[in-house]
Amino acid sequence: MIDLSVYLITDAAQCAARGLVATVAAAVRGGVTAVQLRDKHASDAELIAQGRALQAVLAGTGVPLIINDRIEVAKALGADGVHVGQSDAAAQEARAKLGAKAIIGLSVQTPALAWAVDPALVDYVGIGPVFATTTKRDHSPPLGFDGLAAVCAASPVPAVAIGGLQAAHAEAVWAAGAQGMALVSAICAAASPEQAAREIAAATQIVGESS
Ligand code: TZP
Ligand code: MG
Repeated sequence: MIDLSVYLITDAAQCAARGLVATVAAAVRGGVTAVQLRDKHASDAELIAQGRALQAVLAGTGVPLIINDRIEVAKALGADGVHVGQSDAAAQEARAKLGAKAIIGLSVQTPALAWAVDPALVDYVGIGPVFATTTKRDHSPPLGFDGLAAVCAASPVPAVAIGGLQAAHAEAVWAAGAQGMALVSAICAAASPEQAAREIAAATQIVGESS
């Protein structure tokens, strides 16, 4: 099963200062447990090139590479999995094209959507945003921790929380029933992505052990 505890999601603009690959490499040294390559604007060819570079960084670390939305890119790369949104290609298509071993993640924003998740198709859900965030435009209304807990309770599969999260939120995220935190700016835009990842990993380990 995928370790969702410190789930880095990349953002091209926020990683630009150091470069995508160097940012991810630093974050992996700091202890992220999963990496999602997310770029809504890159072409398939650009994403495949970036994905190959990230696979080289992740080789031998046990940290999986998940591709956001682009099932064909995930397939071309032989990536560990794909994360799809409610408005993206269905989890069913991802499972059919990537096979039984692929990690399939699905975004859900409400208990009803979580309730509808088929565990045969979906390995984990991403729930958010917990807080408003400038990283994602036009996100749905923030859930807060009570809303997060309600969606987690309805999900038949493990959940990772997303949206405005930082190390200090680990305890509340786990208390709400999630198994991890997905983060963009807290790592990509940090003065030191390695140090930021290390602090988040330490915070999640403490709450993970006591829950
Ligand atoms: N989906 C919901 S919120 C979000 C995505 C991709 C962005 C989260 O970014 P940040 O910087 O961790 O708030
Ligand atoms: Mg999407």
